[in-house]
Amino acid sequence: MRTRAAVALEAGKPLEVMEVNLDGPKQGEVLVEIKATGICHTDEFTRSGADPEGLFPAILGHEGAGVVVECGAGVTSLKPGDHVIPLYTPECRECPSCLSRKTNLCTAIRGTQGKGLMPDGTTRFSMLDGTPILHYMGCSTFSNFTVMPEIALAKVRPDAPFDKICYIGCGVTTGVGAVINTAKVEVGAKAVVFGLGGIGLNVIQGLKLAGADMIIGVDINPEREAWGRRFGMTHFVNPRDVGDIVAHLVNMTKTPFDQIGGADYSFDCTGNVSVMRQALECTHRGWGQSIVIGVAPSGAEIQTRPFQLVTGRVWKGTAFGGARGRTDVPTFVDWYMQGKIEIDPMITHILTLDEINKGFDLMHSGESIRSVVVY
Ligand code: NAD
Ligand code: AHE
Ligand code: ZN
Repeated sequence: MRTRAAVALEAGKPLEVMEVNLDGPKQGEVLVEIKATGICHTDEFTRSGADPEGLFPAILGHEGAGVVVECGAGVTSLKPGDHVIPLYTPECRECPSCLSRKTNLCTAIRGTQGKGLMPDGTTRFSMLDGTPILHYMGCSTFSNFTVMPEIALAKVRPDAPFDKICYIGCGVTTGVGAVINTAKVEVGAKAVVFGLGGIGLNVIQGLKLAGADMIIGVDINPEREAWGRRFGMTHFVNPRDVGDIVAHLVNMTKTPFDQIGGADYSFDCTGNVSVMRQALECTHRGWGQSIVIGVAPSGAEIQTRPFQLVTGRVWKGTAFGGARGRTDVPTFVDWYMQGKIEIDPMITHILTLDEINKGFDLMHSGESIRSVVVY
């Protein structure tokens, strides 16, 4: 079939909206009509050329929601008409990682996914002249129709709106999941969130859900203060207004009883490795945990004095908020439908596919929290 898609032809160039060929689903694959897709900073990370795994030409996008159109041979868990959320972290329930119960990082198809290919090593997308186009994070939601492995689709309730639940395909689950699955934040905790964008605000709403007492947001964009407070942030710091940000944050968390100070938990939602260091070092001696969520450009490395770890601080990372997609994503959708988590106010811009490059401009200017493309 033919479908409309926004194609990343070269690193650093705007996406080009065009008709492309899409082959039907093979064994274990499913054809999905994407109804809506968010634009995450990770799409920009790859589009810009900063992603060491970035390949071109490719159809980016990994934060979508849609409907099953056709199932390939051997597909048993889905049928046409089912509502689904694509999973860039699949859940095969059979690989050593899934069976370990220690991680959500299913390894069944990571090798081919990272090369922009379906599990059989081929691509379903091509230009009208036959030039192959690569998949992205196994999803390619910047295409109106896409083909996905069955193990990379979460079946969700049919009454949930696509233009909102697409955000559960990355940002919401990543932010809320980092708090509840990765950090396992307890009631009364003190936390610092660096970067109050589409991920950081979801960390804040996760912290509120978990019952944290002190939620400090840090952002260089002063307009993010109101956004953070809207979702439960109790304090805001613009690093440009203070001298030593680490000392400042440690001071803020001191109490008459505890003059050591430091956050119980911190979260990097910027992808900036200097910020990651600050996030680790503002946590409490003896038990502070810092969770890296941001993805950093090719060649960037994190640094700290080993003494920070010797004295009990823990550096952790999280992908997709530690969520097991097929199991946990339907629950996130239920939480949204029950009003337990908010999505609507964070979706600041609705765009058509033709307007997709505007979504990246809005991200850069700091005007948007999430732009969503509706097909
Ligand atoms: P975003 O652009 O919406 O938000 C980034 C925020 O960080 C902005 O508010 C910006 O002002 C702020 N910021 C930038 N530099 C800063 C600094 N030096 N100090 C403080 N604040 C600063 O991006 P997003 O969609 O929220 O994504 C955030 C990061 O998370 C990106 O690196 C993205 O690639 C990554 N991400 C990771 C996962 C995962 O599974 N680990 C999932 C989704 C996104
Ligand atoms: N390709 C990058 C890594 C990017 C990365 O870490 N991606 C996250 C999801 S970001 C979603 O917005 C992830 O899931 N990582 C686990 C994995 O297996 O990719 C690089 O640096 O090479
Ligand atoms: Zn993302």
